[in-house]
Amino acid sequence: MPEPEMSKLTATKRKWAVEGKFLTGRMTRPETERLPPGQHLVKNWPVLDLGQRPEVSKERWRLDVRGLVMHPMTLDWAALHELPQSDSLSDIHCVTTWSRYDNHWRGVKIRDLMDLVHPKDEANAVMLTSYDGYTTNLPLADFASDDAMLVTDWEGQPLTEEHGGPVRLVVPHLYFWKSAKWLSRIGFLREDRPGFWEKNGYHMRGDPWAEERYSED
Ligand SMILES: Nc1nc2c(c(=O)[nH]1)N[C@H]1C(S)=C(S)[C@@H](COP(=O)(O)O)O[C@H]1N2
Ligand SMILES: [Mo]
Repeated sequence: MPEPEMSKLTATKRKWAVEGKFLTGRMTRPETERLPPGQHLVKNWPVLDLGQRPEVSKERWRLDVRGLVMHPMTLDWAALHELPQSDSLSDIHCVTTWSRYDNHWRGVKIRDLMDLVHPKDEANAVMLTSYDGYTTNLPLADFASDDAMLVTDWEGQPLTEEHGGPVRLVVPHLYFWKSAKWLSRIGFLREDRPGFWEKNGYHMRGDPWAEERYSED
C-alpha cells in the first residue's frame, strides 16, 4: 500500500516531534498517580487518524498473520469469534496529551492469538498494517502483554468505524498511536523496524510513564 498522504493534523504532530513539544522531563511513575506526566483527562473519546477512514465491513475484513510464526493464517470475522472472547478495562493515553480512563473493551487477547499462530523463537517484534495504509511497530514483549487485545466492542457496543471498527488493536500500556485501527496484518519480525509515526519522529516504544513521545534525534 502507498504511504498515506499527510493531513494538516499529521503535519502538525510531525512538527511537535521535531520541537519536542509536551516533554515535561519527568521520567518515573509515582505510585499514587494514574495520569502519566504531561497528560490531561478527557471524558469524551477523540478521533485521531491520518484522515483516510477506510470502510471495512465485517464481511470484507480479514487479518493476515504472517512472518516468523509456525502457523501463518488469515482470520475472517467468523474465525475471530471462534477464539476465546475476553473483556478488559483500561485507560487510553494519547501522545497528543489526552487520556481517557476506564474503557471497557471486548475482543480477543493477543496471547490467545499467539497460542494459535505460535511465534518462532527468533521473532522479537511485530509490524502492524491497517486498511488505511497506516503502520506501527511494537517489541514482541509489549505486543504480548496480558492486556493487549484485538478489540471488536467498546462499552458494550460494536466498535464504530471512526474508532477503527470492525477490528482494532488496543495496547493500553503504550501511547495510543501503537493501537492500530482497521487492522489488516500482523507481521512477526526478527528486529524492530519503524512504522509510520516512528519514521516521523515518534518513539520506537512509546511508554507514557517514561514519556517516550519522540525519538532521541
Ligand atoms: N489505522 C490507523 N490506526 C491508528 C491511527 C491511524 O491513523 N490509522 N492513528 C493512531 C493514533 S495517532 C491514535 S492517537 C489512535 C486514535 O484512536 P481513536 O481515533 O480511536 O481515538 O489511533 C491510532 N491508530
Ligand atoms: Mo495519537
